[in-house]
Amino acid sequence: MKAIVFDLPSRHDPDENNKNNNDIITSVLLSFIIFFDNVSDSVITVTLDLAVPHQISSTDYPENYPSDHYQEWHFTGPTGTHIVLTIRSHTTETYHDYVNFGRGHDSADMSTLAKTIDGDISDDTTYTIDDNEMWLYFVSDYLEEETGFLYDVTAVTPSA
Ligand SMILES: [Ca+2]
Repeated sequence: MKAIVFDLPSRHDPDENNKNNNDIITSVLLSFIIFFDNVSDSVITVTLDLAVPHQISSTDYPENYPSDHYQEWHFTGPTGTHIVLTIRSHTTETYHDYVNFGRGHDSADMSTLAKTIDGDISDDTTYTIDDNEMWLYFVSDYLEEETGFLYDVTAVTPSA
């Protein structure tokens, strides 16, 4: 997530404070607008080619991910393919920081949730979504960060 900087006018000159009040209000409002813009624009869309792994990772991987972080991805493979998620590395705080993923592009629809991933996973675990669309998001809470995750996402021909 981008750092949210509240860029308020300088308070160095006390005489300037009164006439800067309107500027301060405008600045705060603009900062909130920018904040909500970032939230609504935060989904990363990825178009997958057949059998070509696309690698994703948590922010700053292999350094620790940020606290209070949210990132969502929407994957689309060619029509008729399925999507395979391969865990190359995953270390997140158990329960509090986790990845959810599922079929389609509506992460708010929990009926599409395939799996929640948290804690330490060291082997190349794979999950298959029986659809050519997959949503995935990572969320962290306000304290205790870890190195995060590295995944391969691949569109495959469905096995018979
Ligand atoms: Ca945490």
